[in-house]
Amino acid sequence: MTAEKHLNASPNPLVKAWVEEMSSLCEPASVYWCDGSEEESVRLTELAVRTGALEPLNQAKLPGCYFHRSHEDDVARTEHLTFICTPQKEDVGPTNNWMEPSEAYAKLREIFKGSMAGRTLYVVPFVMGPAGSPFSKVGVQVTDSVYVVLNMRIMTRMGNIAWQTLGESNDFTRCLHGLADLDVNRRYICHFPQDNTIWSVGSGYGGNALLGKKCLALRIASYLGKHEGWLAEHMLILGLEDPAGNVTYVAAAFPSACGKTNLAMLIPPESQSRYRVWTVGDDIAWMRVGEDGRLWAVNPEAGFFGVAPGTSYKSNPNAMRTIQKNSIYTNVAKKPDGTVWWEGMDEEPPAEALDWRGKTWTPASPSKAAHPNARFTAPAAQCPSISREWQNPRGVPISAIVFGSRRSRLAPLVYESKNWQHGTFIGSSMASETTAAAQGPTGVTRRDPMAMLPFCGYHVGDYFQNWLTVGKRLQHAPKIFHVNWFRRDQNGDFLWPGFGENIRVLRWIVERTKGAAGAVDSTIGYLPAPGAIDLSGLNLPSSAAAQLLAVDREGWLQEVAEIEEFYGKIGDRLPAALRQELNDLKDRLKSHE
Ligand code: OXD
Ligand code: MN
Repeated sequence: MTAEKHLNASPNPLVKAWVEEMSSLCEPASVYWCDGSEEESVRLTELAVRTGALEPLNQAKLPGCYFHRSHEDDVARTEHLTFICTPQKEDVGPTNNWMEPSEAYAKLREIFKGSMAGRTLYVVPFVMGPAGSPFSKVGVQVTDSVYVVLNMRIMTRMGNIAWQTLGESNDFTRCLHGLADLDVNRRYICHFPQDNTIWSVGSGYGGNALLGKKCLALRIASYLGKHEGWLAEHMLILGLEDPAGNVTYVAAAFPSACGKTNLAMLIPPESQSRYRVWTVGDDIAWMRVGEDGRLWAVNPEAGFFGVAPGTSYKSNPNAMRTIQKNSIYTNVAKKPDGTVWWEGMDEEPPAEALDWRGKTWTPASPSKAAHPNARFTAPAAQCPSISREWQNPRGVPISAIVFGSRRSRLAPLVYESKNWQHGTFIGSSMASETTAAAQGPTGVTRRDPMAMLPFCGYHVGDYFQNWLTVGKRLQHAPKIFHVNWFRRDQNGDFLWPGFGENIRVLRWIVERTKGAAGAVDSTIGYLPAPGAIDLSGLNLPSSAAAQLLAVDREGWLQEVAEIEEFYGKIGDRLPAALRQELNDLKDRLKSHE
């Protein structure tokens, strides 16, 4: 593979020196500095098609769209191969894998050594966050994957803008990525927070390889946030517009593949059409205390890397409209007419297609046509519901924070915390059933604090403390809620219709932030008062409504025991205030016998 050297290299000598060092380690045949231009994108896409990294889709029906099929065992994040590398093991806490930095560098250096022979090393400068925003951070990723370059171009503000933002500064995240031989036994995703450095080898999968996303914008950024007094969170950001035209901003954390993209792009059903949802972001929020004492948030990304299966004109019309052009589809099924299909799409399954592995598939095939974690990568600017404010350098003011989990039992449809500290406790103790976004079994309930279990780049006890500390600086703290769209009945059927109907819950949340809408106090927090959530026209059986908002005392006592066990693992870095919240919850449950 050849690519001409590019002359528009960074003037920053620190970047140049680092790229030279990485290049002499990986020994590529050539080095290419990306400028982010349109012309470059066309050229690199052509190159990707020539080398087989991308296949063009039907350009009449899906203009500018391409298809990528990944290595069969490289289809999801690999949490067991993801490490935080700090000198002291105790600094990564019980929720992270640890490696000593010099050992990690040595181990990965062996794998990177000469691994780009005959290949091109691309230098990908990028900014996370809107141009000119005090929130924004610069990263430079070197990679030998043109697929990664083209995805980074969609997901970040990529190119010369990063050099302009960086100037002569040393303040950039050094991101080294290589495919090497894609051997899962030689796959490592290592973060060196003290060095502002990420080394990832052996995977081309988004969450492992687009280093601006999970690695920088969550793991490294959460560490920076702790030191600089802000929050980097696994949260969507949306604005809910009421019939009078007022927009209230909500940030909501859900674990991977639990509907963040759907909620961020929600279209209300006919009966609720006087309300509107505007999308600011679908996966990550960086939040700071503003001079006005409110919490302000930006979406550091520029695109969506969404889960394809289940996405349809019924479940998420805005996502479907977003991905009709200039998008990359990974591990979906390909139809004979060069368009794409996945399970849960509106249309009937095709009579025949190529499955995500490239094998002939028919509806009679025993396996799925698309991988359950098949993805689309699409520019945020193409989203019909994109907020006018999504690139505002100041961010948007957040009135409500929502923690959401996927739990078939126990957690009610929605409840509100009593205050910031209690809300932090609720986020810290949440649990959710695992999904296909990470390698490993699905449907297993695990503690996933703030939906950050795989993404918190330092000790989770210190992370909880950072939440409490930030909360103390807020004069107008957002109210904190918990939601669960995924409750099931005894037959395993969902109790709540979800999707567009979630607007009803969002409305209650937003009205609560304004001191309106009724609530009743309970042992776990404030529940909607009877009739406070508009259920008109839903035909929800009254037993379902009751179950959705019930507090099962026995179940919660069991939950308390499980939280105690989780908190026990955190040890003495668990903030005393959260232990107190847990004890108070236990006392309340016991005294309601
Ligand atoms: C993602 C994830 O890709 O959370 O956003 O896995
Ligand atoms: Mn995510």
